[in-house]
Amino acid sequence: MTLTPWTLTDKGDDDSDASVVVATRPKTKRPPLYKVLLLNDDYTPMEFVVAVLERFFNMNSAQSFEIMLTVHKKGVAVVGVFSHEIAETKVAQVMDFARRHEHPLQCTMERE
Ligand code: TYC
Repeated sequence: MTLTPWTLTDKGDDDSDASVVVATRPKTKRPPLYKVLLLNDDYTPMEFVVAVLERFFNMNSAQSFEIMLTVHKKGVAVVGVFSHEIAETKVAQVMDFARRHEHPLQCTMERE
């Protein structure tokens, strides 16, 4: 639930004293959020995926092991939900880290 920030607006743009004050609702669109997804593959070591989740998604070892297993079994899992800019940064960090370690791990983002 979100509270709507109503605004009082003075309508009647003539010079007369008879003005009417009405409540208007300004548009308050929140920016879209993006899911960051980790994809399974047959080659990236499980320990490496756990390390990625701890390093870039601030998970503890139990959480990261659980999410890693979900990806391993189901093929994909959401590892976080962020603004567009943060999601892009996370994807780039994971992809760069995987590439530097020569693992084929894939990370993508999609609009929620
Ligand atoms: N399937 C990999 C293996 O058996 C482990 C793995 C888990 C790889 C999650 C990627 O996102 C991934 N070594």
